[in-house]
Amino acid sequence: MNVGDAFQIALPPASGSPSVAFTMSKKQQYRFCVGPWNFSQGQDPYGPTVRREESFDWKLAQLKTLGFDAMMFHDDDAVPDIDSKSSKQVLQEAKALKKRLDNEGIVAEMVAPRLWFAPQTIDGGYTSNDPKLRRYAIDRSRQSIDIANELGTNILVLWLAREGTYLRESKSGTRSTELLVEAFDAMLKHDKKIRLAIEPKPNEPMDHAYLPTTGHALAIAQLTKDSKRVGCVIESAHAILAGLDPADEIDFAMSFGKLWSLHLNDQNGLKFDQDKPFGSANLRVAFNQIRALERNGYGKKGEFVCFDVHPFRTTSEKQWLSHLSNSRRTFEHLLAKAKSYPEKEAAQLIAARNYQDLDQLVLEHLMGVL
Ligand code: XLS
Ligand code: MG
Repeated sequence: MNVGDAFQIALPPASGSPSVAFTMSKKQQYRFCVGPWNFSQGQDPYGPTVRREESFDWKLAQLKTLGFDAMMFHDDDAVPDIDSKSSKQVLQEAKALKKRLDNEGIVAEMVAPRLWFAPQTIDGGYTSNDPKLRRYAIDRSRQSIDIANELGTNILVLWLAREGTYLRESKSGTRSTELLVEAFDAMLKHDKKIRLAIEPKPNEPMDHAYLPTTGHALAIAQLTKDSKRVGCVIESAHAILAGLDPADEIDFAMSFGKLWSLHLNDQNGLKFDQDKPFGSANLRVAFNQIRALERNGYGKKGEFVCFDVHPFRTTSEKQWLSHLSNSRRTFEHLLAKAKSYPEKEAAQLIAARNYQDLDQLVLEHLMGVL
């Protein structure tokens, strides 16, 4: 691998607090991003937190040392206890946050309304069966757009966590599609510049979620009043949970010019959403995602690579940041592998329909024996 050409990688010290993890010398196509929730404390449905709580300021301060340039925000990451505050106060706090971000040299990549926590959204937000509660979801989304404006981003991410059912008979799929379109139209109308990036996921917390794949996200865009401003963000684990190859999802979204953000991580089979470090479960699937990004020029229009990863519950406070620096390292290593992929040899094997040897070529390239 020719790492010297493009970047240097230094092992983070055992403290898990890397001082200089990466320096990229050439003009950088890829810029990295993470959310405050990615410094999670290890709670799961079966047990409490196992790592200390760190302040937002501490999390923010780690970004630059890890080589990240942006942070993604839920509305209540940006403004804690958001529902107890007036719109004026919410926007004042968002403005103050923007100053803190500027001081750290970090940009806000997106804002996402956290519609899955509030008591009003137990039965979903936009697709709730109660019109008053649907109004809450739309109002809160409009407020998130105002926060996004204050923070200087025009991307509103919509992970439709509770838009779905536990019970097929409890909601009509046709009506839910109409309600989603109404909600998206209300957001598009609220702000002429905002872009809605739908983050598809097929299940969890719901049994079946609406808009489970990239295809669904891009199809529903066509029903809105401004389809150009409705696109998607792809998360590797979510695609895998839908039984799909994230690389194909990336290629598909980018064929429409609609991949506006990316949540790289990994997932070992069809179970709960694991948010493992990028490449942790399947290096080849990770490699193919990087090839898809390269092939389509992801990042050239300013899109960020976000790692939506969590530390394993077993992670001690010493290794608190390793899932982030490791995901980034794996990304850089696989990028080098994508750049040095023996394209000519591969093309010959493809022309001869010798996929048997193509398979081995990929494996040996990844194993570093070529
Ligand atoms: C959950 C999602 C969430 C979104 C942002 O599965 O990945 O973290 O990325 O709301
Ligand atoms: Mg995500």
